[in-house]
Amino acid sequence: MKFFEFQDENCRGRIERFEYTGAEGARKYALVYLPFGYYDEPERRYDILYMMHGGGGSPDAWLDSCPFKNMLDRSIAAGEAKPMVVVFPSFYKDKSNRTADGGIDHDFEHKSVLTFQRELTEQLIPAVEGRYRSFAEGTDPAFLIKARDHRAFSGFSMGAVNTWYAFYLHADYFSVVMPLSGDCWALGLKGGSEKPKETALTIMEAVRAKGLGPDDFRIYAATGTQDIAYENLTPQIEAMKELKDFFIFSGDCTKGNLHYLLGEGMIHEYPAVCQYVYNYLPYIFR
Ligand code: FER
Repeated sequence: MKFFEFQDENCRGRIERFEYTGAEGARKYALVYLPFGYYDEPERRYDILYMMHGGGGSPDAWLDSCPFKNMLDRSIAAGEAKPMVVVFPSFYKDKSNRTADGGIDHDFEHKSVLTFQRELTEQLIPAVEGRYRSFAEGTDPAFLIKARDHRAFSGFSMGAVNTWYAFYLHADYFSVVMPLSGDCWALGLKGGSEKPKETALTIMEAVRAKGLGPDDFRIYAATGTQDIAYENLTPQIEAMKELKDFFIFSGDCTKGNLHYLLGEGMIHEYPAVCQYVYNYLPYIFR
């Protein structure tokens, strides 16, 4: 694994605030990263990565908590990653739900995730891709689905829970998912560790039901060996590996459709998962 360190870059992308109407009429915003030169090439279309924050976070969390923007700028300027648009939404309707003692109500979180998953395809993607130049030629579902090879979803912790849902529910919209330090809750909270085999089968069947096969998606999962999510995610990935006809595991990011990067000694925090994104970014769009 390579490690990214901040280094100044003149070819900077820019961040815009994008307001939209979410599920249940909620007034919401996402931050949108536009790569260097976006407004200089008015015809050019861009791959688009949706990047979700973790529990208690906001659209600002990724950008405030680690050198994520500089990592994007540098990866693109160096020609390692393709220029892309990155959208930072929130799965909360308005604010997060830290309890008075700073804890997190996981049932509330799960409900918020499920509401957001409807918003994702019904409101967020049409709004964003109607405004910014993605590969979608229109905002009706058929156009959005047609552009799935140019769209990815990723997230950290509760954002990874969202990422697994985006794959499980909307694999027709996303060809690539990058879940970072979090398991799949399709079968309930912590389903990835408590029901790994059932979770793996459930994901496979949902994706197959969309008419998609092993050549139609890629999963770039990651966590740290000291991350609190390690024990939740690892059994799920191991169970997925067993379904060999569908999930093709490889240590080579250019082969197979299932990858699992482990950061030695790394913990549950944005600076750690930022490093995993840095390592995967050259591979997510082809
Ligand atoms: C995980 C999935 C989600 C996990 C943690 C979360 C520790 C979320 C935690 C939080 O937001 O409090 O696998 O592992």
